[in-house]
Formats: sequence, structure tokens, C-alpha cells
Amino acid sequence: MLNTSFASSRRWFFKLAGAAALAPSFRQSALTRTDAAEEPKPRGLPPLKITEVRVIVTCPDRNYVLVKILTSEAGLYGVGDATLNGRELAVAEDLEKHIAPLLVGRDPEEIEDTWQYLYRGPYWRGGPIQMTALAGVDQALWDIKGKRAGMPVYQLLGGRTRQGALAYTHASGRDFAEVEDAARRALERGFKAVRAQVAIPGLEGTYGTPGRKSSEETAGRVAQQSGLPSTEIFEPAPYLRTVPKLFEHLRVKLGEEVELLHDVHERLAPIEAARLARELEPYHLFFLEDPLRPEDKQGFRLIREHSTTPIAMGELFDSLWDCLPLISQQLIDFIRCDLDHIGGITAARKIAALAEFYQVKTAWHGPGDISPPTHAANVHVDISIPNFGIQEMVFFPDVAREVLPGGTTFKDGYMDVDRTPGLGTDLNEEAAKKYPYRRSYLPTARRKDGSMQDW
Ligand code: EZ4
Ligand code: CO
Repeated sequence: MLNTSFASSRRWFFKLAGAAALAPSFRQSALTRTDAAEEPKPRGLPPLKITEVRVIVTCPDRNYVLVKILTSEAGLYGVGDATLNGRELAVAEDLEKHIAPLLVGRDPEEIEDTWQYLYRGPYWRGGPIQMTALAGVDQALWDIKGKRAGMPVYQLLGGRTRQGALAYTHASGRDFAEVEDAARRALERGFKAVRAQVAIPGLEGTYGTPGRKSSEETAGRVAQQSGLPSTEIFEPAPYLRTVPKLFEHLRVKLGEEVELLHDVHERLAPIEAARLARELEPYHLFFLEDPLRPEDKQGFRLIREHSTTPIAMGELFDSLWDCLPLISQQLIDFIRCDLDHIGGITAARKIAALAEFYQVKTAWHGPGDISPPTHAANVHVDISIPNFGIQEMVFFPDVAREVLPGGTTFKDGYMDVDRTPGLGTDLNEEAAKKYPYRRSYLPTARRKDGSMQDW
């Protein structure tokens, strides 16, 4: 409350100070010419306040944490996504117990100031839980601002720079033929770019592949293994032998035109990643995704020194400052932060602007474990910046669309958003109640000798 009254009195203070600064004679003549009829009418929109912050945890096939921010204007609210896979309740508690009380009474239009207040205000800054909570608030505030302006968020960000956002989907399989089939289905659906992942012979479970169940990647796959995390086995040697052969197979069968991508999922050591990037060169990947752990910025230099395969990184980053050395030293070609974990649109537009200076393009994370408002936020940024690269996407199941209607569209390989004011997504709170939270974790991975491995 204190904050709000300060903010509005500050505005009046500037107005009065401005008037007092005018030369007395001018002021005098202005005053004599001013009668009651000319009393300045209030211009622009009336002041706005945040009246309530609702945190909704729901599991329409996967667990999602949503933030709904209500305002003093009847019917005006915003919805943001604050989902952190496997730690959903920690973010929900942070929002409910610590952040909501700070927001009620504030002006929802002051997005940047709210971002700074929630980031620097607690003294303890950053980390995935706080940054995801902040992203949820940030998205909801952009949604409100867009609705209030009667404009889609991409208009507030500067307007369209492109007709749509080139999208990529996932194709995976137990062997090369299954991956090829999945890729062909994606191409039939209109995709121009496909991320390919294959199970590694002799290893139980491989990131991004269907295991023994089916070859269809759906947004709901991981949530079905509720309970405790499963364990997959990873060994770099068979992985490094298999992946180049997969892409040789795909290029032979699918030709040169389709854009192919591969996600290492932070599983390699720098010298292994350098070898893989080099051996993949003949197959001209659009990019090799997340080769190293997020902690290891220096390791990217080794990859760079050995290969011209384009490198993408960032879905595990939770700080703008994580992106800085990789972009400014041109160690990557695509920055692919998650708008739900990096601090929302406010963070993304700064990262994109920084990347523009270094010819780095964006490829925001777009998996099924973040919900439609983040996917919408991705596309609003994608279509309004000059240095967009590509957009990862999934198709949400009907239950998720029932809870979170609206959002992105897909046609002929491109994502888009329509002209709906705000983010263009909504939240059906009644529907959300039908799908209560189910404890669920991402899988973990170990080496054959039982030691811990990045998943
Ligand atoms: O494993 O979002 O590029 N996409 C990915 C995802 C991540 C999940 C983790 O929560 O790497 O599938
Ligand atoms: Co990834």
C-alpha cells in the first residue's frame, strides 16, 4: 500500500514541480487566460491498482502453476505462467506467501519497476524458483497492459517484424526408421524444422525418446509417470557413436531442405560436445541444442574452436547474466532461454536486444511442461524482434486447452498469435479445479556404474 500511494504522489509532485518551473510572467498570463472551462481535463486512462493475486495449481495432463492478477478496473485481469517442472509447489508458495502481499495495491502498469522490485527487492536474488514466480507476474502484467491498451502484446513491443514464427517440433523413435517416420509425419503437418532424438542402443531410456511406449511426443508424457522420478542410463560413448549416424540416415532419406536440430540436453563434457558438433557438420544442423551444463560457460569456447555447427544454449538459465558471456563472446548462435524461468517478457526483450548486437538469434524454449501463456509470450516476442531464429513448439492436449484457452496458432510451419488484446490466453478457473495437482518429477539419469549423470 505504501508503495502505491508513493507512486501516485510522486506523479503529482512532478506535475506541480513542472508548473512552478515556468517563468512567473508566463504563468501569470496562462492563469489569466484560464477559466473554469479550460481546467485541464484528466488525460489518458485513470489510475489502476492490483486488487488480488490468485495462484492456481492445476494438472490438465501436466502440472501448471498460473498467476491471475486482478485489478481495480472491473473485469480487467492478467494471467501468467509460473510453472517449474518438479518444483511447482515451491513457486506457488513463494507467490502466495511472499509475492502476492507485495503486489496488492501496486500499479500493474509499472511493469519494469515491479520487475526490479521483485528481483532486487528481496536482497536474495535469482534462482529458478524466484525467477519463475517473477516470470508469472511479469506475463500477467503484460497481459493486463495489452488488454488495457486494446492491443496484442507484440504491438506494445514495437509491432510486427515478420508474418509468423518458424517453428520446430520433436521427432523421436526407438530406432532410425521410427525417427524418420515421426519426422515425415511432422513434415506432412507442415513443419519445416524438426528436432530428432533417438534411443541409444544398450542404454535404458534416453532423453527425448519414447522408451517402450509409443513414438508420439505429447505434452503429457512426463506427467504420466507420477510419483517418484524414473532413472535413465546414459553413457557418452554409444551416444556419440549413434547420433551422427542418425543424422546421416535422416539426410539420406529426407534430403537437404528440411531443417534438422538435435538436443544434447546438457549431457556432454566440452571435448565430447566439440567432437559431436564436428562430426555433425556434414549434416548441416539448424543448431545443436544445449550441449553443456548451464554452469559451464567457458566450455563453449572449446566447441567453437572445433566446429562450424551452430550452437544453441539456454533453457536452464535463470539469470540474464547467464546469457551475457555466451552472447558477448559470440560463443553461441542462438539464445534459447525459457521465458517462464528467466523472468518473463521483460527479461526476454533485453536478452534479445543484447543478442541483436552480436548476431545471435533467439530460440526460446517451448516444451509441454510450460503452459500456454509462456508459449504465447514466446511468440509475441518472436514476431516483434529483428533477430528471431526459431521457436520450439508442442501441441497441447484438449484438457490443457480447456483450462487455458486461446494462445498460439500453427499453420504451414509457422506459429502466430491473433489480434486479441494482451497475451491472448485465458484461464478457466472452474475447469482448473477438475484437475488437481499430482506430484510428478522429470526423470533422472545415471551412468552404468551408478554415478549421477545430467539428465
Ligand atoms: O527437457 O522442458 O528443448 N526442450 C527440452 C525439454 C525439457 C523439459 C524439462 O522440463 O529440452 O523437453
Ligand atoms: Co532442450
